[in-house]
Amino acid sequence: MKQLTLAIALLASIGLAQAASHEHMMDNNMSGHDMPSHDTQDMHATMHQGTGVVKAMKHSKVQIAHDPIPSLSWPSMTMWFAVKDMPHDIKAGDKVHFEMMQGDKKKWVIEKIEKQ
Ligand SMILES: [Cu+2]
Repeated sequence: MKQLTLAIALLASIGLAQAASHEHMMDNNMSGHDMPSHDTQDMHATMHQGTGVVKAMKHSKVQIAHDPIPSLSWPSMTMWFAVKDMPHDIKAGDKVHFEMMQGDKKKWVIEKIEKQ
């Protein structure tokens, strides 16, 4: 029963998130994904997978036009991420696969990124 409730909540939030996707666009702010606070604890420790296209890079940050991320109910959007270890072969225009988790101050940090 709990599973079913979760599934319904997830579907509902995907619909809402997609409706709001353009309000969600951001350039430099990496904390744009405001999650309900009761979810935050779980997500701190959880790794999430994503794919997308690199738009820009600056120091240890990367801007990715990412595809929807179902595990977070995120729609596709363009946003900046901090990157722990930036591989040297990644450049703007690359299709990438990445794994991220939420670090200090709710910032999303890419732990692993590789060309697809
Ligand atoms: Cu995003």
